[in-house]
Amino acid sequence: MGGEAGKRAAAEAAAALVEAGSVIGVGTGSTVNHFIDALPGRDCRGAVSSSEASSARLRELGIPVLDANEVDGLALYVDGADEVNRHLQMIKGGGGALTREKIVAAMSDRFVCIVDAAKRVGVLGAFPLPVEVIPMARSFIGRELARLGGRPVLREGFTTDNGNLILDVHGLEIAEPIRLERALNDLPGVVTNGLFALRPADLLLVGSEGGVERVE
Ligand code: ABF
Repeated sequence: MGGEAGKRAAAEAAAALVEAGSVIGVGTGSTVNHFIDALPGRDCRGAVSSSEASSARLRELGIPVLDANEVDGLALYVDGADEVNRHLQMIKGGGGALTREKIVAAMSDRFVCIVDAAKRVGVLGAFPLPVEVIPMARSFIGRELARLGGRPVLREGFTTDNGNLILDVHGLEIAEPIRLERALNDLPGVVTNGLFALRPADLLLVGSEGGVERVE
């Protein structure tokens, strides 16, 4: 089952977890788009979205998009990832939505990550780590990221939904994801980094040739 078919299989397995009448958190990316497309049959009450792109797709399908400030919490958050290790720690943010993704994930009791098999890695870092930064801090953070052993590259021509910039950090081999996530969180000017290790996924659904594998 190729990448897209695997993504669709994982997404549809996640849609089966959506309870009627519930409000869910919805991530961003092509795998999540398959999840959104499977929502109309699930009778959810609405969704808190992690990006303008996901919000637009939800509205097109008649799914109410709710303000995160209007809900106390979410039972379920479904999102993709760029890389995921055996501890269900992730690199996210390839789609540029990492800040709102991390917020909605933190609001949720259960984070279900949906991927095709190609996203599974032994050590995080082959995928350049996205770091969202306040524009005036771009160069300072770039120097700090280089000191941490990375090679930061500005994502040209891209502004996040929050009006910030993204540095994609190449060349990292992240043996201690929690340690690095904390170090990046402590840098003044970093809004969000794409390591989801302090709060990993609770369930991983991996779509591949053999169907969908559940990893918890
Ligand atoms: C999103 O899922 C982003 O964090 C990540 O970049 C994306 C993975 O993209 P795709 O599902 O299109 O492979 O949550």
